[in-house]
Amino acid sequence: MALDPETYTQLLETIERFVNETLRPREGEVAETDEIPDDLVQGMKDLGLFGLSIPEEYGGLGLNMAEEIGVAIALGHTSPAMRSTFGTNVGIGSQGLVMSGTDEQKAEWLPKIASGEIITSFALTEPDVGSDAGSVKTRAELDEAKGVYRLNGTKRYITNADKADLFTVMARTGGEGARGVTSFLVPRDLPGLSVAPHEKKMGQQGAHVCDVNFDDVEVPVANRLGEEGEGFKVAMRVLDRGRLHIAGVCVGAAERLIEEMVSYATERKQFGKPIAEFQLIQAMIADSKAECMAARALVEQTAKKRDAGENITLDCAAAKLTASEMVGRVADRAVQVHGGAGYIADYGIERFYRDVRLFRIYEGTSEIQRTIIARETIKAGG
Ligand code: COS
Repeated sequence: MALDPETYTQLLETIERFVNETLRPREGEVAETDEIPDDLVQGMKDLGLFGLSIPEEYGGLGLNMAEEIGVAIALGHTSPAMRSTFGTNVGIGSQGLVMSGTDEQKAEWLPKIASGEIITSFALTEPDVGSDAGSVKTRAELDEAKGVYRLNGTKRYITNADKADLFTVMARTGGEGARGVTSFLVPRDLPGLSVAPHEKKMGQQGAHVCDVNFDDVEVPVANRLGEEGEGFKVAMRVLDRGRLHIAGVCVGAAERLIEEMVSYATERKQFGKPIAEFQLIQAMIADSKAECMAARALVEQTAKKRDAGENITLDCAAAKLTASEMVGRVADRAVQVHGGAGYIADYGIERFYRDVRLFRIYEGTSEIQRTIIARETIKAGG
């Protein structure tokens, strides 16, 4: 469901103002403290950011994909950790429930997810299971007499786990392979669930990832998401959408970096004139601009296709691959245009350079995106 154009334009302008006036001035503080301050989280809640993609009947803004992409691009203009605060609620932490939840499950959880009252996480990756997501080892054994599944295993690199109240967990109920995997909604407070301290990362300070351990956690049968054996498909559908959202964030980050490059290049003088007048600098700006525009077009087109109900598995992989690789190149050029200043923390460019590196890895590496693109292309005959 789309918003009426005027309401959407107003929403987008309000979010852009929030990004420029409230979030951008606090980027250094967030990076230094490795936390998002409470007043910023409250500001995000007030704007409805936690519920962007949740249907209006459950208290969300109910944006369609094209609208959500507009917001993702706007949020890409600030540190990725800011978006991560509500990123799991909007994407991988809620969409399994939106797509495959029962009416009871939706009514119980979605309003609290949309308001930001609870934080959600998506628990797929494990110590021995990354790209080969169909081989998860975490087990869920049905105890029919008690009406519960008993979960045992460890999940790794789980975004927002230390703040999460609800996990979507992919666990094995059947035999080997993708068809033996089932999804569960697992509340944080169930006995036996523990979250390890967050990891030290290369970038995106303020966004945390942790191990999550399940030691005989009894999950009510009513918390199963979809049927037994459907969990992998739930995860893949959620990831298709998530990859497109991330591609939007990459486009926003590239736009921000191009703005920073231009601003520095027009102010910085060498050999008696602004470095923006040198063609070697212009080439870096031009390549960045053209590549960013191309990625934006692909991301926007893919969002429209999803809103039209088309299969977008290939398109999402192509958008994620294109946009995440593009922003990596743009960030590298941004450091280069800034010269020595690009390497100094105070300018914030080296921080973006580290932050955007993750986009080529999480929600499926560039290698996995290429694998999906090749498979789908070959399946379709070209
Ligand atoms: N949407 C819906 N269904 C999908 C799907 C999608 N995007 N992708 C696969 N499926 C279905 C397949 O159709 C197949 O169904 P059937 O059993 O009915 O035939 C089933 O899921 C298994 O698919 P497939 O055989 O393609 O699984 P693979 O084990 O070969 O894995 C990849 C496919 C590699 C694409 C998958 O494991 C993947 O995306 N890995 C990366 C995981 C990831 O992104 N991790 C990041 C961490 S989570 S933030």
